[in-house]
Amino acid sequence: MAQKIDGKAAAARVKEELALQVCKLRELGVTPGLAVIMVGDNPASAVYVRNKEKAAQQVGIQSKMIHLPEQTTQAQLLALIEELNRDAGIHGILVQLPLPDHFDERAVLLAISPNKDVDAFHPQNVGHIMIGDYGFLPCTPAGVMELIHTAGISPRGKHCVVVGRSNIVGKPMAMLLLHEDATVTICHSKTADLPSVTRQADMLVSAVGRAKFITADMVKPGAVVIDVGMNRDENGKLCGDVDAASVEPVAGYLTPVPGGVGPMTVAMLMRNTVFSARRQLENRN
Ligand code: L34
Repeated sequence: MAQKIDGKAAAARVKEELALQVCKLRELGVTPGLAVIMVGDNPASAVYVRNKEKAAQQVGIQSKMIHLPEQTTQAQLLALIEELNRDAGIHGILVQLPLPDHFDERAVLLAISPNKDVDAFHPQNVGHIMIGDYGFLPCTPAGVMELIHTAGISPRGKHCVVVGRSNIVGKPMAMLLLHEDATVTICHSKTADLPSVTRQADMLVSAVGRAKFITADMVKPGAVVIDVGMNRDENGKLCGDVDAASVEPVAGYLTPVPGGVGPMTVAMLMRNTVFSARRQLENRN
């Protein structure tokens, strides 16, 4: 039976540690500030943004939640980002994705100052990650790394199979694993005979976005299975990519949804924001 890796507990520990660091920063006269922009009314995004706001409160980060109407124009959003780029009290800027269809997402992400890019989505920060020169870390992949570390798991020498090749999760995930000496395979929708590949994984990371996508026959006995999916099942219940009922008896470790990678994503955002505030302070001195 797979051991559950508790993301909620691990995230709570990270936030406690960050709260202490924020106390010290405040003594030095700096309160970390995070701006989160959400455009439109995607209900899932609203939940995630609320969780970010709650976490910021717990850590002592000043959060500024900006909710814009669906019909906001690209120019209006870019003007807001410019304003936040100049605001010395804001150390992190995040535009919650997905944006409504009429936005040019790439241009929006490019407009965020790389120094405030707490998602690490700006090409400059993506480049830093690629060469292992870590500043801001992409929140979800960094959360996965933190989770496996808390469970005492090292990727070194392991065959890690990442399913999904998005810029947000799959690609940066593969890089972080590679930098910790894993042998990495990235799979995607065109991969031939996916189960034959995933069955070779000592560690399987699924970031696909389809409920019950990963079934027991795709998992090597004893494997570490990390579920990055955030889906709704046929009853509207929150679930990941992994068919937990069938995979649990086979896997060695499994992260739950909810309470796995999600809370870690939020905790890593807090870590990036505190990092940004500290870096700004150091550059000023
Ligand atoms: N810009 N857009 C930007 N940055 C991000 O890092 C994200 N992501 C993804 C979607 N869009 C983004 C998030 O914040 C996914 N994501 C995210 C954040 C929080 C949670 C899940 C995904 C989360 O809190 N999950 C809870 C349950 C939430 C619920 O009840 O619906 C959990 O326990 O997994």
